[in-house]
Amino acid sequence: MRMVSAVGVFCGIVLLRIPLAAVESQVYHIAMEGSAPYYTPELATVPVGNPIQWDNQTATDHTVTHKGCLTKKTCAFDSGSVPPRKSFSLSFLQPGTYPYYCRLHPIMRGTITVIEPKVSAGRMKIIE
Ligand SMILES: [Cu+2]
Repeated sequence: MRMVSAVGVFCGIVLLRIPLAAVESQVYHIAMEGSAPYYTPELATVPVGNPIQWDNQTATDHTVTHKGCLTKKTCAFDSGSVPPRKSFSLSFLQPGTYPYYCRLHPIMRGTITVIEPKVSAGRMKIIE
């Protein structure tokens, strides 16, 4: 009896995850560059569930540091030093707007906005 319940729960989880897997397939790339705007695109809007990857295309180290890490509020992500030709990836962020910067070069700033997927036009919700 317990086995049957466990299988039922497992199948339910698998079925629920199928639409999410389809959404997760696309990686959003943000380039780190040596001149303004430094993070390209500077303002990026990404559906929730999509991995985000920052690619360092410069000759020096950079970080991808959520502004909250500086203000000691919510520190959603902090890459540490990302060397040249290396990348930093985030697999999941809650919906919301995340200003971030480079700890090594505070002039470098960008913003990620994670939005709910477009279930339907009437239900779409943008968090700012
Ligand atoms: Cu930098």
